Amino acid sequence: MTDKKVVTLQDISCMGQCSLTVALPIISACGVETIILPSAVLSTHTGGFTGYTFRDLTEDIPGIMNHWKSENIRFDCLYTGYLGSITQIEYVGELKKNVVKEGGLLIVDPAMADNGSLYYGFDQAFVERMAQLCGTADIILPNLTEAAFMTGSELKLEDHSEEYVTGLLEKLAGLGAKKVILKGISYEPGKIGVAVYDSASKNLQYYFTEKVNASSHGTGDCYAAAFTGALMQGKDEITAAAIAADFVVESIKQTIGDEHHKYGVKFERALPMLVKELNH
Ligand code: PXL
Repeated sequence: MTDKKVVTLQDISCMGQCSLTVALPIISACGVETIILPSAVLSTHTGGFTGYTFRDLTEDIPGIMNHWKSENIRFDCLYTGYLGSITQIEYVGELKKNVVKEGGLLIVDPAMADNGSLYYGFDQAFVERMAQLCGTADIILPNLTEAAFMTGSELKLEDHSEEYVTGLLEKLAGLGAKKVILKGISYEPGKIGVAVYDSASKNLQYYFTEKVNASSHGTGDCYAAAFTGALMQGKDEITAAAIAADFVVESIKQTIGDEHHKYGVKFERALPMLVKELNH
């Protein structure tokens, strides 16, 4: 067990199994204290629902931060997910400075796009600002779509070559991030994986799992949360990346066959496996 504390900035989508409603239980299950900073409150997430409510909490962020600062509260890691506005991206640097311990980590999941499209409400200006934020991070967790958008690269979701992936990794490292965890890589049918790249040493490692064919909203958030929890529990990047990948595959498998459950994955059923792998 660790006494590490992670603060995570992302929205509360009340219903929909994404962002804070998955980050809090998953990181907590990893045995890591999880402090939440909600960026917005939505009735549901924006992928596949219509007519959802959206309360922007941008204005609340400085007050929360300043209160923590005045109480001398500091965290080991700031992990950001879905952010609702460019102003929120700008607050991340302030948060890092004011409420993260010296030597603490900034983990950025640029949760803004998937499968070749930006999520509803985001535009090129947001992508460019997110790329700058990624440049200041210790670890970034883009999927292929986010990686291509942030580096102005061609997007090849399938049939990509190793050269394509290493090219993307170098461009992502060129933004300034120290380590890149690139998700959604596939070099052979039926297998999908992540690349773990160290910008300074250019060391590249992969972890592949079976590719489960199922629509899977919120899996990026589950992945980033499990990765962060495992890392804070003392695992190295490639081990944390592998544990998170196995967890997401199991969550997707647990959801298959339920026609009424398309909005997210049943990650709750995979939590025992996550805890077991962590203690292995
Ligand atoms: O899963 C990423 C995510 C998080 N939060 C909100 C979203 C999405 C993806 O669509 O809409 C509000």
